[in-house]
Amino acid sequence: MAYAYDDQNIFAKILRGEIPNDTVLETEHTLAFRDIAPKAPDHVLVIPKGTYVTLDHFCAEASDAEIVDFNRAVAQVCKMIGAEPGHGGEGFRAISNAGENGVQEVPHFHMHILAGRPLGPMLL
Ligand code: D5M
Repeated sequence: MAYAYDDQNIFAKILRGEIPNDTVLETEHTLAFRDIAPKAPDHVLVIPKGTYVTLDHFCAEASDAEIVDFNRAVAQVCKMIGAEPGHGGEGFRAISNAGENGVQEVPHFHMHILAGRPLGPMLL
């Protein structure tokens, strides 16, 4: 089944500059900005600029350049917020919700980066 992208979703509007965002990092293919309802002292969303719905859609259809750029942006954000465990940071959690069971609210692929407090065990 093909992935149907809704170009009226809120992140599409952010990418088109129609609504503001608190940008942390912008690269050729990727944008990172602070979550409007943070669940931790640092809560950043990393999104590709391309129109992908979920992680699996992104990996199936994005170019290698987009995928590398995205992953490097995730790592760069972790560095910018001082959360890298290998460099004195106290760690982070990266989560991507997908589809109905994943309780994805915004249908544009995004990675949540949470840091700045002990995050506890994953709730399942
Ligand atoms: O999470 C979608 C996330 O997107 C949720 O944590 C709120 C956040 N959100 C929604 N609107 C905005 C705006 N305008 N700016 C920043 N963050 C926003 P999901 O994984 O889809 O459930």
